[in-house]
Amino acid sequence: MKNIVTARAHTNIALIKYWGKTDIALNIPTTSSLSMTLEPFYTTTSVEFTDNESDSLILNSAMEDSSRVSKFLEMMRGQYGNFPKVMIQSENHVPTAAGLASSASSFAALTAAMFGLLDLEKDDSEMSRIARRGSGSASRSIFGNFAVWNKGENHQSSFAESFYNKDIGLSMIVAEISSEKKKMSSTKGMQLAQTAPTYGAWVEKSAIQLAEMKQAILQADIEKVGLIAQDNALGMHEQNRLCLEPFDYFTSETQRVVDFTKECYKAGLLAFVTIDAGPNVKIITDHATEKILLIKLKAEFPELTFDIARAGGAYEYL
Ligand code: 2P0
Repeated sequence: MKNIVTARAHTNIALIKYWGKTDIALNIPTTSSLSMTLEPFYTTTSVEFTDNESDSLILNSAMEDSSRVSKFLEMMRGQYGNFPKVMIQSENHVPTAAGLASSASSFAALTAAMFGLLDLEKDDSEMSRIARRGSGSASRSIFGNFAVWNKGENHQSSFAESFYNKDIGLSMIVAEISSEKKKMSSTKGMQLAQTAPTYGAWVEKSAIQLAEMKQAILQADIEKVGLIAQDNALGMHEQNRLCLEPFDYFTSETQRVVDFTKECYKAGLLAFVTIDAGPNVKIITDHATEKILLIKLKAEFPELTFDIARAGGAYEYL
């Protein structure tokens, strides 16, 4: 066994969202989902065995609460046999402070690093299953470019796979909107959303949209990709507003960026939104339009920070 193993995984943004579970403990989703892995945002994680009495986590050079990763490592001990305590050092290159999720890249990088440390076979499906146990969306971050997480119905059948490895010219502009609002965790948010009377209809529509999305990607039809992704994401946020204890990740600034993006599309630009469990907006466009759109966005929202992201690669060892 190696002494120390370092792996990197990129975060991903879903074009067809995961928003609900049929099994909370195993992270089995109510819908299959499809994402693009982003090149500029990633987590680098090193793992090594230690004589310490507990697993530990150093995140961005600071000691962190290790309970969530320790639970994850206990799950791995259950799957693969007992192993010593682990010291984890992780660097997040994801603007987490602005609410861009990092659990996807974090658990994908940790999974890859642990597979290296334990000398397990580097089977993508198995790595995806294990990453899923840490955080559902991490199942997709094992892969580069586009990944589909087929929902499955139990641990064995629920994992992601690479969908399409060519660059179709899709770009995302991430608008970082900081929020004073208390954040609702994804796990809790999904649970509430599932109580919306329209939730079943959203799930049914999602299956149709996934099929359409796959076709649009294969045809490199960015307009179709954007229109479907936008409808799917706005539908997800509707469930949050319609559930038994309504909540909303949108701030007024989120809504302004959404409205402005829709205006840009009406004016003839390729511009669509997708939004996750926070106030940030990811604007879907293409490589040819990204700079023009960025100039317009910066002029309209001088107070915001924008990052352009293109498709990134699969996990790798460093
Ligand atoms: C997604 N999100 O498909 C959806 C869309 C946020 C909105 O997956 O409970 O951190 O750890 O499995 O993966 C974020 O949820 O949730 C997420 P858990 P996760 O990307």
